[in-house]
Amino acid sequence: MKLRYSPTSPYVRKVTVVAHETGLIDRIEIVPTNVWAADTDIGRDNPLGKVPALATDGGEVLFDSPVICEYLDSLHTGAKLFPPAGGARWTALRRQALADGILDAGILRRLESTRHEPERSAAWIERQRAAVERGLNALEDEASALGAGVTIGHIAISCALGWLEFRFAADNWRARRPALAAWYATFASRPSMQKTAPKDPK
Ligand SMILES: N[C@@H](CCC(=O)N[C@@H](CS)C(=O)NCC(=O)O)C(=O)O
Repeated sequence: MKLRYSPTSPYVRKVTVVAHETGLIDRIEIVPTNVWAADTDIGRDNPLGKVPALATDGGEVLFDSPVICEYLDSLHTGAKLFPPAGGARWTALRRQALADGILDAGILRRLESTRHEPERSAAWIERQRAAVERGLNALEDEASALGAGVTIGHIAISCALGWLEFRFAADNWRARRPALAAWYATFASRPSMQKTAPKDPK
């Protein structure tokens, strides 16, 4: 398998954490990809122009990150990261959607912030910032229910929190969210998280 990869993308990180947790990482060839480069060829693999995209051994290219993660989870026989059915599945998928949505808003905020006046919209930036804040508050409310489990929901939340720390350190999401901070401290110490910490390419 080949993974179109960026070291700063939290969605790519979600995929690589899943690959580590499922023991599949050694079956994946990493293909560094800068989707913002003028000459990027990412559109040949993913018409949406985004990473991650995973080329399977059968030659199909999968995207986006929830699809890739569920595909990887189907390839191993260990404990499943996507609960197969019932309430546990919906909870894990909802948590993944919440975490990915926090990232979507955070990335829109960041991209808008890099635009120059008069194109930059303060109202749009504030809308996205508020969505991230509400998402984090919702996670704080359910932090005590996260427990010691490892599902796609836990992985997605942890990758979102790590990215916020990476890109918006000054916002200090931990302030006023002690339960979430405590849960994250434990989850982020997992080898899969340690090995995939975001870093700006040199
Ligand atoms: N929903 C997608 C989001 C992927 C995404 O937005 N990736 C960013 C990098 S963090 C990207 O490639 N952006 C390029 C673009 O939006 O043109 C997923 O979960 O994979």
